[in-house]
Amino acid sequence: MTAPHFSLVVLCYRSGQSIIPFVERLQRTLSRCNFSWELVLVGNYIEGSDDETPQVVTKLAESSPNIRTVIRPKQGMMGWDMRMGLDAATGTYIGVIDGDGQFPAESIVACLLKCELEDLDFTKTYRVIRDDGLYRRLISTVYNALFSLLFGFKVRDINSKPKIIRRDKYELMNLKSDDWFADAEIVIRARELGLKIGETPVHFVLNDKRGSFVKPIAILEFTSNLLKYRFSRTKEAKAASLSSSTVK
Ligand SMILES: Nc1nc2c(ncn2[C@@H]2O[C@H](COP(=O)(O)OP(=O)(O)OP(=O)(O)O)[C@@H](O)[C@H]2O)c(=O)[nH]1
Ligand SMILES: [Mg+2]
Repeated sequence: MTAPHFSLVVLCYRSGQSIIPFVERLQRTLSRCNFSWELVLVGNYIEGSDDETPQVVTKLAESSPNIRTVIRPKQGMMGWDMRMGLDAATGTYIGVIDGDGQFPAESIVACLLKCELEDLDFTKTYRVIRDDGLYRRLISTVYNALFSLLFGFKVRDINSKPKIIRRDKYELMNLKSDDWFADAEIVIRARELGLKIGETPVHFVLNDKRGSFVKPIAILEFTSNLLKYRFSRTKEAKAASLSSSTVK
């Protein structure tokens, strides 16, 4: 089978039956586009849990030649699922979106078109309307401000998806994060690699099907991840400059 033009990784963790209408919506949207595509449904699971997602996504894949799955016992959180999905994606352009339907299917097409028309390497959305409340908006504002303070450049809404990237550029990234920091890491690596980056606005709706996975402790996790990554990069850069001066 030849590789499609576009692969979309859908993060389906613990989505169960609720992933079915979302996948149908994605299929409807993508089948109106005149390029070849595939969906890579990531249904990784915690061993021994009663999560029915692996069975649900397997059934979806059996019903359509455009759908593939990644189903493995979990070895990490969101970032690990995202990397496993992107590693399995074969398209010229590869993208990732949450499976809980908070980002509209049309935003994928908007992102991809922007990437192609403006000859970009990496495109992401930023949330201009958020229906998920003041608390989440506040966390995001603080997180994004801290990010630009620590890394010295400004990105609108690091954690927003979809994120779409040329696969040849993704392969240069060598992402490592297994948790929420994966969203920041991909942006940092894109910038370090000098990729051409674009952003497009999106309306983020409320997730009313399940309680939020993001607990207040996530604020501490976000902050400590930012600090750890920032200062490990400084150490790496110092080590690199030391070894290059030794060579001279
Ligand atoms: N929380 C969590 N999410 C995961 C994990 N692995 C993959 N994900 C995926 O990460 C995506 C984003 O998580 P969400 O919990 O929707 O993040 P959010 O939209 O910021 O927050 P809420 O929807 O309010 O919980 C989901 O689509 C999940 O499928 C995991 O181990 N934990
Ligand atoms: Mg969500």
